[in-house]
Amino acid sequence: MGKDIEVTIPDIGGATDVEVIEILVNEGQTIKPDDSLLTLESDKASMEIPATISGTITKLCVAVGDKVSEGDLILKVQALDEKKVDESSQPNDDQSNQPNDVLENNSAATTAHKTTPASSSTADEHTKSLVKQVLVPDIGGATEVEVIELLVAVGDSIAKEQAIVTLEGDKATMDIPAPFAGIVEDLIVKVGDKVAEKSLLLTLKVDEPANLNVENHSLSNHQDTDNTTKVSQALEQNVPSTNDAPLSTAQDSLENLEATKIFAGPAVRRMARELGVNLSVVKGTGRKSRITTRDVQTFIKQKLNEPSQHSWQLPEAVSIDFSQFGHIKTEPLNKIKRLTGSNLHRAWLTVPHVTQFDEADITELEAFRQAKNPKLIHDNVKLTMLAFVVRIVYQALVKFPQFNASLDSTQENLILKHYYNIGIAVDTPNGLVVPVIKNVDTLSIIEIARQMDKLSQKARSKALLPADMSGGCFTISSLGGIGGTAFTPIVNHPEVAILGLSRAQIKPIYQDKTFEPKLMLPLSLSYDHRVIDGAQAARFTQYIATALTDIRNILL
Ligand code: CAO
Repeated sequence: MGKDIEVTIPDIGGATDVEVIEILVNEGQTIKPDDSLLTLESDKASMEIPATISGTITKLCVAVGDKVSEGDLILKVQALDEKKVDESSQPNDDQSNQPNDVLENNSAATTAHKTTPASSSTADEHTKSLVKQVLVPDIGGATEVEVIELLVAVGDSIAKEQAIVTLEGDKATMDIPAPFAGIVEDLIVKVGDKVAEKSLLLTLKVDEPANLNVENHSLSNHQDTDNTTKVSQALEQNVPSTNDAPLSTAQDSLENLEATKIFAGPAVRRMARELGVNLSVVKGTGRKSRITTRDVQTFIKQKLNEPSQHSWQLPEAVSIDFSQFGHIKTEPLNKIKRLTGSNLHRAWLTVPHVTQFDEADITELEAFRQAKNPKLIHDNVKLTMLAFVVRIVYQALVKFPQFNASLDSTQENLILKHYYNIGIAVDTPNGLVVPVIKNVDTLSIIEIARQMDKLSQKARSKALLPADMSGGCFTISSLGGIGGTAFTPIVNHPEVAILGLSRAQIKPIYQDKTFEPKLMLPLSLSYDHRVIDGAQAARFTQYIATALTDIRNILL
């Protein structure tokens, strides 16, 4: 490891005690030449100090609020490239000139405006025209800078030295002050325009101070002129004898200007532009309410967390006093009901649901089950129809992988799962819970039946652990033991489908030109239509119905 290189404030045009308003790097960060290190702010300009070497910052030696001058230590860097290090200890002319130019030129420009306002005006002071042009002053030879903010509007009455536009170059932003007072007659540039020295920014109709100058000029040449003459001279010169803009308008305009004035460095402005943030609504926490990058980040976070204002937002729940209609008793919802309710609500609002209905002929399967169960009594196992359905659903998930999937949080990718965990909705006195039978692919139908029995007992005795209810891929909700012909279960989001079973009934099914009594099991498959098409849902349900009809399919 080489020794640390000290990075200092370069030539900033002789300015001293310039304030550090933002640190743009952190200790441990790797930097390269031209990366912005910090932002300085003088009276008239903010500028970023660029790095001149590559390396890793080992120590930051300044803090926000510090006052710095040329040669002050900014930070220490463990150099990456020895050659660059040598160059960096003597910053090259181009780089060291950058901040220098900005400060020098900006202050020079300001001085020029102060001492010779006409230098940025094409209007001839001795002519009678009141419309003056305001040009971009000397901006240090920069050939193209961008107009990033207009600080005045047509009709605004502005004071001399008041900032009229903000320009942004590669490394600095600067407010261009008005060279004289007046009323903005025409704005020639708009935000985004590229300008250079002497580009026309706006035209100003001279305001009261200028009028007074003209009047004073007249007076000095005509000492004996009375008021009437003064007025007529003023009229001759198209100078209004009274101030056009009422005081209140001028004040309003100043207030508006204060409100629209945005204090932010180039990096912050760039970031805001890239992210589409309107800086005028961001609260600045820096000195003099300056907006920092952190303020922009905080603003974005707040916006993301704000409740949606979309028109489909749910209206607030109504509050009705039901006791006005009769006796009532209020019972708080238990924890399970509150949790389940919020999950179901989220799923209902998030998932575009469609339910596909079908029927499975389970006549033979039911006969098989009835015959098998007495033999299983000794093993303490009872086969229910549900155990067969779980096994068949696993086979269907293998055949139709998009049903064993979830959308990721961006909703742009489908996560396909290569494990098979099936949740079973269990009705308990405390509410609905969904324990999960893990790795169904490794279990026989009898083992599935055992697991189901164990989990539903655990559920009803409130003994389920969070691990028993997590990791599901697909859910089955069976109301067959209770009754009903069909229902529309809610997808257990982020799963993409749920199969509902209703009570099997013997129905006359037309087959081989006769009606045969068949035990038909109603299937209700609800699915997330963002992931699954109707045709896929119909095929999936058909596959289950067919497999249940011919039990040999289960054993394959
Ligand atoms: N058609 C006809 N009879 C059925 C049947 C069906 N689809 N499903 C079950 N039965 C019968 C069973 O065979 C059993 O009868 P026998 O005792 O004569 O064999 C009886 O109904 C009771 O079964 P069960 O409900 O105890 O067992 P199961 O394996 O079918 O279901 C479980 C287990 C835990 C899913 C169930 O008890 C349960 O809690 N169901 C409710 C689920 C629920 O609330 N879903 C709604 C969620 S909201 O979407």
